Amino acid sequence: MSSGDALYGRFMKDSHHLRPLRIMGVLNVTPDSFSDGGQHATLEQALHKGRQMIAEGADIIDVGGESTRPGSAPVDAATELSRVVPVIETLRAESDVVLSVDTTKPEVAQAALQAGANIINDVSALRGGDALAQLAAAHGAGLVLMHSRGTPATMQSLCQYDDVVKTVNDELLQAARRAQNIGVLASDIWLDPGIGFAKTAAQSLELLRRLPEMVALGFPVLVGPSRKSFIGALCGADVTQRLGGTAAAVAWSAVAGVAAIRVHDVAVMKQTAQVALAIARHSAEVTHAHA
Ligand code: HH2
Repeated sequence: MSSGDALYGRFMKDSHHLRPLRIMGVLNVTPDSFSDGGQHATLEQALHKGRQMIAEGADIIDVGGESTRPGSAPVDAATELSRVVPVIETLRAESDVVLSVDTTKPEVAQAALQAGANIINDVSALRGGDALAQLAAAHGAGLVLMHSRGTPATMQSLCQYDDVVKTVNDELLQAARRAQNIGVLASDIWLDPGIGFAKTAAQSLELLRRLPEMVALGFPVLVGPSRKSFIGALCGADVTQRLGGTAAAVAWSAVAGVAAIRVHDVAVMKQTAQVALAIARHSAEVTHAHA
C-alpha cells in the first residue's frame, strides 16, 4: 500500500476534509487552445461564454489569452492583454464572480488585476521569477502555482521523474514558500499538479490517484483534468468526446478533497462534483458513526 492509499483511507474517515468545492470555468480567448481554440476568440463570443458559465454556477472564471498546449505558439504581452483585459473588465462590471487570469506575464497580470481580476493563475509556478508573487502580495490577490516544466515546445520531452508525486509536491511547496516570503498569504496560495504539463498519461493518472498527498500539504488544491490527453490515451477519445472521462476525474478529485476544479463544461461538472461529494460525505458520516 502506498502512502497515498493510507492517506486516502484516513480522509474517507474524516468528513472534514470535504470542504466546499469551487468550480472554475475555463474561458480561453485564443484562436488555438487545445479543445476550444477559436470558439471564444472575439470579445462578444468570450463574453457570451463567460456569462453562460456564470449562469451555470461557476464560482470562478479563468480568463486566458495564450494557449499552453504542447507546440502552441508564444504570444506577445500586447496581444495577450488585448484579449483578456476587455473580457475581465466587462465581466467584473456585470458580476461578482471571482475572476482569475491565466498568464505567466507580469504586465498581463498587473493589467488584469487593475481590470478587476482576483487571482493570478501562474502555470509556471514562479519559474519566471518573483514578479507574479509580488503582484499578488501587493493586490491581496490569490495565486495559483501550477507545476510544469519547460515551454509548450519542450514540455513533452521533460517527463522524467523518480516519483512524480513527490517531485511535483516538493517543487510546489518550494514555490509556495517563496510566495509566502514575498508576502502572499498561505490561504491565498493554491497548488495545482499541472495535469498533462510535462506529464505522461500514466504520470497524470498517478498525480490524480495520489491527490490526497497534495491536499495534505495544507494549501488549497486546484486541479485541471478537463478534456486532457490522458483521457484520450486511456479511451481513444477525440478531444471533443472526453466528457465522461472528465466527469470521472472530477468526481475523483472532489472526493480527494481538492478546493477547486478547472473545467470547460461547467454545468455537467458541477453536478458531477456535487453528487460525488454528497455520496462521499454520507459514507464518511456513516463510517464515522460506526467507528
Ligand atoms: N490547464 C490548461 C491551462 N491552464 N491552469 C491551471 N491552473 N491548471 C490547469 O490544469 C491548466 C491551466 C490547459 O487547458 P486549456 O486552457 O483548455 O488549454 P490551452 O492551454 O490550450 O488554452
